[in-house]
Amino acid sequence: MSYVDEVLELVKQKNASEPEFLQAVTEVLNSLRPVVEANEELYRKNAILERITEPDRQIMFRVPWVDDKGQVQVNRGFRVQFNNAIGPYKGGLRLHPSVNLGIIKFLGFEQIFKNSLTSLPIGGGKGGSDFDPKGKSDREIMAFCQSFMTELSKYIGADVDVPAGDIGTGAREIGFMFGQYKRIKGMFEGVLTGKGLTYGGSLARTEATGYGLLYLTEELIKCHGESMEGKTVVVSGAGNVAIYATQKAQQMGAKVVTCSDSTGWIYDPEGIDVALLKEVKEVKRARLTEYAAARPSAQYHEGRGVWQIKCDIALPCATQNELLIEDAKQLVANGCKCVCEGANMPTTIDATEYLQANGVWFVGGKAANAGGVATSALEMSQNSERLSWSFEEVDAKLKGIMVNIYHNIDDAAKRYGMEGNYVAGANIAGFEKVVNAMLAQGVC
Ligand code: NDP
Ligand code: 2IT
Repeated sequence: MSYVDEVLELVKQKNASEPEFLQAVTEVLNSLRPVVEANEELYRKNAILERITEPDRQIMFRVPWVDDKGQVQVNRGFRVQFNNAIGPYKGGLRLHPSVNLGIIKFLGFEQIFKNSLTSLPIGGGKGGSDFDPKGKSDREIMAFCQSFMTELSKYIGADVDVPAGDIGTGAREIGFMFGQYKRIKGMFEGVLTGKGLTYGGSLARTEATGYGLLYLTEELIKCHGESMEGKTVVVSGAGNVAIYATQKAQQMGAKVVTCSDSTGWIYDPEGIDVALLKEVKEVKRARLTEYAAARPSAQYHEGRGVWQIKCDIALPCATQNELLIEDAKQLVANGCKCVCEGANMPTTIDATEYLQANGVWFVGGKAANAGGVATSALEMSQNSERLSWSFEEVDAKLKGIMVNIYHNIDDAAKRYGMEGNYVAGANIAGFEKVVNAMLAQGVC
């Protein structure tokens, strides 16, 4: 049995109840086969694949908090510190009822390769809780965040592990968590990113994941002789990534005609009104029905369905496994040329393979959504030097990083005879740097 197959078997045995983690590991290890085969003896002797698929540590804890009725509620908190070969653990905190250890492990595992691709010194980690922020008052959100950070603060630090936002965690939650960390530790340090601009946050971090996704997409299609001007784009999600992806796509001259949330989706043939979407989602924290009610050109549909809309480019920006094989078939049948993932692992493995086999330019989340964490690393740099850079400076660095990522993954795929396979290219380019660091640092 090949080394990759042996380790895949082992990972399946050890993590049988974690389907998302197994999905993420299977995708990565399968695409690393040529690199592993070229270095089999060295990697096997050093147990590189066993080590890279086993987190440094996984922390689980109780999060008790009091709701507005005086009732004590209990959630489960997680932080998985996966790999710090190239820098302090770095990755977001997801607050969603679906969160469990396997979800956090898949996200932490992907973060190793994504963070490596940014070219910045950050290791891989992820955390979160099964807490559901929907419908909670600001006081309840604060109570949860303070309790969560009371425990998490024991394990993180500006040079140790630096969490940030993800689904359900935005500026409000980061603010409450930062306040509690400062209070417990008695020090002001850049322990979280995505902070408010008045207390160490970076300009352009809010926009970074969505903008970065479009900078990479633009470079990809430019290298195939096309431009964003006049393209029809289908976006899923209506959160941080989806909103700023839509905004940047429109600035580039494309028309974005959809968005979605966990209950329904919008088709707006005149193009999504970003100001209205921001008002509904960022200010009112309301459902998309409110968008439809305020916009005559918009059609609201219950359930899922954005991928049936004809488009040139599809950008999944909501959550994992939201683009399935039947969606991939529909996209191809409708002439879609390009899929770039704003979310983490939104496309299933069979859907990815179908898109690739049908000539769709497909870039996975580890490369395409790396702009968020890259800008978090820029926030860390600014905190370390106690300076703030202008929006233009951060945005220009972000663009440079995303263009660079595209060329690195393209080159890596070509080096191993897989031209156009950007999934393999991203996994290989991300892996090579981490492995070199692991080998240099000995058995640890
Ligand atoms: P938000 O919480 O801001 O928005 C998430 C959006 O996706 C919401 O519209 C939400 O709908 C929808 N959604 C979430 N879960 C589900 C679900 N189970 N089924 C259907 N729809 C769902 O999160 P972000 O925009 O920050 O994150 C979106 C994706 O991007 C995630 O995969 C995240 O891991 C990834 N990502 C985020 C980065 C960041 O910087 N924020 C960086 C890189 C990747 P509803 O409003 O109904 O909850
Ligand atoms: O998935 C991700 O890369 C994020 N949620 C952002 C992580 C970060 O540390 O900014």
